[in-house]
Amino acid sequence: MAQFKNYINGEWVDAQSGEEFERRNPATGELIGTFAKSGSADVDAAVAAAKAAFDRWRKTPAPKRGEILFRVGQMLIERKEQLAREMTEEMGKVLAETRGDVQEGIDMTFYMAGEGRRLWGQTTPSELPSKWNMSVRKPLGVVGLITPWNFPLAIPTWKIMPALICGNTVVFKPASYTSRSAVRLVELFEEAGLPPGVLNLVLGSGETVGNALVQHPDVALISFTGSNDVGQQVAVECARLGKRVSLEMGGKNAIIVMDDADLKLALDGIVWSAFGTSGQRCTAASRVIVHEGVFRELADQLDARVSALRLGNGLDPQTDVGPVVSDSQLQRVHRYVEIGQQEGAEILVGGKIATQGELARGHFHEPTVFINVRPDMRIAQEEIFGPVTALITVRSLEEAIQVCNGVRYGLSASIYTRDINKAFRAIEDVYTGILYVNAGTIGAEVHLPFGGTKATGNGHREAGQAALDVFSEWQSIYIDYSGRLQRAQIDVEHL
Ligand code: UN1
Repeated sequence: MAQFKNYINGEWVDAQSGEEFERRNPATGELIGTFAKSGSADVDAAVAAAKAAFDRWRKTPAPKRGEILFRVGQMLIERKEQLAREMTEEMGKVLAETRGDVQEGIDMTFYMAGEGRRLWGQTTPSELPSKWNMSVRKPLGVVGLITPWNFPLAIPTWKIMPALICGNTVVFKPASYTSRSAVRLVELFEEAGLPPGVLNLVLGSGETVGNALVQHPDVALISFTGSNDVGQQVAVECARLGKRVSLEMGGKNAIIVMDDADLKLALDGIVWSAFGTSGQRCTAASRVIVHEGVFRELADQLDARVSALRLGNGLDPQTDVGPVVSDSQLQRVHRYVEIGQQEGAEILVGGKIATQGELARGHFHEPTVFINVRPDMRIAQEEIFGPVTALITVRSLEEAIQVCNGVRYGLSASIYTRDINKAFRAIEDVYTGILYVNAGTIGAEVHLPFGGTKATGNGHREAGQAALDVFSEWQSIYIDYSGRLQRAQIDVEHL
């Protein structure tokens, strides 16, 4: 039986308690392995190792730090297929998507590796003569990274790569469901020659490991991706402890379909964005806001398209939609389907937990579309994080934008239209961190800022240059080579 351990100070070690937990394949129920069930003592050891390694790592020139990342990126390319297969076994999404997950990790790794030779600051003129001003990035110290299960490799790279390139040392706490993928990623760093203590892995639950990391006085920053409920608690604790925090939380993303849209294109985008990863993306299209002029045609075609989706094991090339990650997630998703019906919405297609044949062994929910949905219903307001989407009918672009913005989240949105004026109106008035025109709500690329407005986050962005701002702070440097006292704001000669 495969046993997976923590990685602390360059050693693979059991939890200090000796306890373990199991993970099973969500499609088949087969055992994946056993994993270190860590507690706060393990977090203490990992933070101590990261703290001890910080000075040497921050003084390692950034281009050299980048070389290690390049090596990891190369290994990710070589092992893409194996990593993808293991990830499908571990959390269920189909192979094409787990390959995409690894690819996103490769992209982020190379992007941040290249930052080792940039990490630009600024030089500016001084208001005084014989004086030179500039700003440089400084690492924060030990950072705590808490990641979800829906992107077991990509999201860890979004955090680990910018953290390391900026010179921080890391304690990484992955979602317990996807601990094996986390171990695989950390193994690559070991092989690439990352010095001991720079990246530490602590496996276990959010309640114990995540909480201990958040509470630890030597952790300078928490970067968290996960649910709003947990993120709010993390934010409160970090505020209390005076700790930095970067949060990436829920979404209630909408696709707007106008009556002049290319409907075939819109349907492709809806099916992909609502049911890809079984709807378990923070960017998933869980609302479709459709102009009344094309509602019937869109609904009929969507019914046909969704009915044809095949549920199954993600390793089977015939499968379109895999299981959801766990039984508790399955029950949660299904509860929302029941809530939708109680609220008076109508199921166009799907609606059931799937138990035919082999599906009974896993956690499968039928891809589900609701119609007759009012924008204030819970299924149109709350994040479901499963294969369920809600069609809402509107009469105008203004109403569509109002409904789109009328939720507490603001991650991603999309509009399908052939009218450039409508597209730009949406760009101006839709208040989300990410907006697509004539494409679905998913598929963000690693070199643009990723994140959202309102309850989705706390103002920070991941990915792109924005990630560097999370994992570093500015030092402004003034170099006076006049050889005399020059008093800023006082000794200024006006022309
Ligand atoms: C997430 O679901 O938390 O844009 C991340 C996308 C992916 C990332 C999703 N590139 O859907």
